[in-house]
Amino acid sequence: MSVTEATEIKTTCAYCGVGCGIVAEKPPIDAEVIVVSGDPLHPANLGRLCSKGSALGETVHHENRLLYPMVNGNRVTWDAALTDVVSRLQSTIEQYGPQSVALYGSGQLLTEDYYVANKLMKGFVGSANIDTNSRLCMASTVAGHKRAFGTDTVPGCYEDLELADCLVLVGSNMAWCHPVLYQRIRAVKQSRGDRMKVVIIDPRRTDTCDIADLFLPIQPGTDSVLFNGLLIWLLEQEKVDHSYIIQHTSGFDRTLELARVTSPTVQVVSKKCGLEPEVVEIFYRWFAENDRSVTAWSQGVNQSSAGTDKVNAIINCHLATGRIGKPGSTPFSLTGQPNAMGGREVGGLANQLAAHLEFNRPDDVERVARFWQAPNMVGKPGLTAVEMFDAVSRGDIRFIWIMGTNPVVSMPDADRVKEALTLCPTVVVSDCIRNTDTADVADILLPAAGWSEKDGTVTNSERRISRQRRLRAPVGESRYDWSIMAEVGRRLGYGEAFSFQSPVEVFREHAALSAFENHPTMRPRDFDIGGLMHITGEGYDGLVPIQWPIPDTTSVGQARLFEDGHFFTETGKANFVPVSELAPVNMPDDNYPLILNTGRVRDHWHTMTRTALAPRLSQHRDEPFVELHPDDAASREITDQSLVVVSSQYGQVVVRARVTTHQQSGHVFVPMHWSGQFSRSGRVGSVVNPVVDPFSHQPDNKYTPVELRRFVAERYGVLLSRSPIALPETEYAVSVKSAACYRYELATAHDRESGFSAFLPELLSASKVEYDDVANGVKRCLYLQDGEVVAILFESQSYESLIDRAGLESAFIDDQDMALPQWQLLSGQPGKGAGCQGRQVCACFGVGENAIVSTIQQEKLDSVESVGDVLDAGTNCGSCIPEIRQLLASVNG
Ligand SMILES: Nc1nc2c(c(=O)[nH]1)N[C@H]1C(S)=C(S)[C@@H](COP(=O)(O)OP(=O)(O)OC[C@H]3O[C@@H](n4cnc5c(=O)[nH]c(N)nc54)[C@H](O)[C@@H]3O)O[C@H]1N2
Ligand SMILES: Nc1nc2c(c(=O)[nH]1)N[C@H]1C(S)=C(S)[C@@H](COP(=O)(O)OP(=O)(O)OC[C@H]3O[C@@H](n4cnc5c(=O)[nH]c(N)nc54)[C@H](O)[C@@H]3O)O[C@H]1N2
Ligand code: SF4
Ligand SMILES: [Mo]
Repeated sequence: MSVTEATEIKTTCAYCGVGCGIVAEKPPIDAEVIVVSGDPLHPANLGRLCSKGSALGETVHHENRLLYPMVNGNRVTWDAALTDVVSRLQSTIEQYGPQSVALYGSGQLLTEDYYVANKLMKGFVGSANIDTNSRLCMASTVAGHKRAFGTDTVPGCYEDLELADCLVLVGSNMAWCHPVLYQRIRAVKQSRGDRMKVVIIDPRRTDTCDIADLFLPIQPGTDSVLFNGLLIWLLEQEKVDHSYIIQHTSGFDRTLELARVTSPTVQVVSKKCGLEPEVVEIFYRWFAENDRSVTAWSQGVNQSSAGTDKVNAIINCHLATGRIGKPGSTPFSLTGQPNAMGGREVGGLANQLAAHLEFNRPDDVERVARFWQAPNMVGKPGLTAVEMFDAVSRGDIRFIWIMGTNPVVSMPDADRVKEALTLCPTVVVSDCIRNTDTADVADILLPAAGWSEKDGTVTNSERRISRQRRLRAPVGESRYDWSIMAEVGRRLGYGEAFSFQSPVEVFREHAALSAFENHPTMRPRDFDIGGLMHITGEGYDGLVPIQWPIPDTTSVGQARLFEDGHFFTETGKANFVPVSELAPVNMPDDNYPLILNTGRVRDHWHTMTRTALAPRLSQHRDEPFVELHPDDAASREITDQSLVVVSSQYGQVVVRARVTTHQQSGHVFVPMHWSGQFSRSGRVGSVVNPVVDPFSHQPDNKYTPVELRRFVAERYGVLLSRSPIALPETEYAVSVKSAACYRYELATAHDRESGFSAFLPELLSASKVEYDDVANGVKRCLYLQDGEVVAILFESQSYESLIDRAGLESAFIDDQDMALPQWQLLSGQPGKGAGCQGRQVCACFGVGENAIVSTIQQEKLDSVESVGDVLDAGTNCGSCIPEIRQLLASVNG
């Protein structure tokens, strides 16, 4: 290595919209692990990383990587794969027209990938059927922003959440989903104490409530009623800013009128929202009294059949008080994916054009066409996600290219999506992972370079553009998404428009389009990064994180917008949007009396294609589950840890019960993460109703009527295997990667004589040592190859009699001291150092519940800090602090 070559490279985390900066050690191409740490100079995280970010370097090994192109299951050359893509695309268009083709993308693509995708589809293929998983994520906020501001603009920045005297979090489990931002707020809250009020609005008590001064366990879907009530309260308490309203807004009176209908009094609001009037009043008072108030929201607002209205009901309260884009005073949407914002900038959604230009302005269509020199410019919006897969299902879309997303898992009514794709004549999937539920139904697989191999930009929740930098060359034959699409563009005959040779060339064009005819006298837009349109390769390589707008080369970025009360509507004024009360489309009934809410867990990312590769991210929640209230459990004879069938009119899952009072009676929660790759029956998308918001077309993932019943298992099993095996075809099967082996949790309703071994073809050639422990009702079997234990299977009619799994795992640790004699394994006694830690709490240091509880007891600990001093738990990313606090409370009373 030459002395000038960098050994450390700065890049950006691949996961959430916080957009944390990372310092990575430059790895060799075949590195199994990359050493990462938080970038102390990145403004988003100032050196912090959460459990997922700090484990990123453990997910870059080649296990399950898609290394070369494949057609119909066979390896092919890139040339053959692209020839096939292009000829199928062309023949589909020739026969059925451009509306018969679609591209379904992702907020995890880089801006450069996204820009090329949008240009290819809307300007050259001639179809606006390009939508993305951001439809499932941010569409309601986009629609709400546009209705209010005329543009899709996030007015504030992260610092505002720290500066707020009243911080309201609506439908956001920030402690788990935006953990580094949450830690920033926790630190401020700790030092400011009561001077900072934190209000959490969520139907379930999440770990985010750890810093709450006030918790509003709202009835799902009723947020608009609550915020309409706040608007009335503000007026009655003379807290509205009349001069701001007159000078900078329109539509106040009509909005107020409707708010009076839905939310005339605190009593009415409380009743509709299922809240105590006193609690509602405290919230209203705190918001009214504090000029510095921030309302931040996420999927509890967006993923709703009333999502867009919820967004506007919130913004209405900020407009009425003039609290927009001011320090510590703003509405703030938390974006989910690392580049959710970048996707919106390039116009990645079917109803956007590009660079915040709009279909509903004919000039804009012409403007983009002229800029791109586009021969087939589309003039009107295409199909949105749910409509798109419906069109696939009907046979109207016959060619679909899916890139950077896994719709067979993440779409609502997901079995129907799977069926539609199975029937679709051409499904192209670009992914870095070989086996995903969507890749399984693809005709053509294109290997994409992944995080650590790609170069480009992402934009985080506070409009900050950061570089993702290449740490090493793409593995196998994988290629960059933008370059794959550019090659397709060239092969379609558009050589000049797709002549890009590097991401900076794409970025320059994107920046130029943002500035194109963008000035006060022509077509002013908020999104303007024209200052970067001539950026050199070196400048791009060295680009430091910067917040748009960046209109000229001297711009240093801008933390806030709209501070001057000027908006991007025709009149320059913001719009109040009258918000009515939209009833849920599907209501609970006798058959499906419970409401299913779905969302995220702390350590997994979406469909687990990457986080499941890291053992330490797979322990905190190791199986798909349903959280339910003790009353709902008792009335159905469901106990904690039992298996439960959750069903709706669309489909069903079988998951493990977690009985908890954090869940309200009548509501249940199932995480979205488990796919067919890691569980036989945990893919909750098949249960979720395909109901969408009427304005944004965003699906409601938080409200599906369901019923629960106990899954009656005749036999349970736990299998530990040194190598991964195919997921056994039993009614319940879940795989969990551990540090030393792969664990499979099994259950079946049939008590076959052969037990589970019949489902384990991989182990047929191994020799077996068995022991039938009749006294304890457990059968134990060791599978041996060359005298070495390759797998252990325990089975029993009762789940409780299967012993601690952590103890058994030590059998696979290549350490003489830890190795257990075979008799001990067969006797079912936990080994040395085993049993031991219990369920994982701290992912960063691998500390389990039993260890924490016994240390609290033995050392008489009474604070989170003292637990950290002794065990390190909670001292790195801090995500487990709420759980440590709960353990302290349960031990110390
Ligand atoms: N660990 C982890 N972090 C992630 C992700 C991940 O997969 N894993 N994904 C990222 C992405 S893409 C996204 S979009 C974000 C999502 O981040 P969040 O939106 O914070 O996460 P969710 O769990 O989807 O839902 C948030 C909360 O909304 C609540 N909710 C449900 N219905 C209602 C309602 O009617 N009103 C209100 N007020 N609340 C309601 C739910 O109970 C839940 O606690 O997370 C990002 N960060
Ligand atoms: N029930 C329920 N469903 C939901 C939600 C919910 O709360 N509940 N949330 C919704 C939301 S907010 C979101 S954002 C979606 C997320 O849902 P998805 O987007 O379907 O989930 P991911 O697992 O993130 O899928 C990303 C895919 O891209 C691949 N990938 C990673 N990097 C690259 C790359 O550089 N190039 C390419 N080509 N591929 C890459 C990954 O391996 C993975 O297969 O789920 C939605 N679905
Ligand atoms: S909070 Fe965690 S997941 Fe999100 S960007 Fe930062 S390190 Fe990555
Ligand atoms: Mo998302």
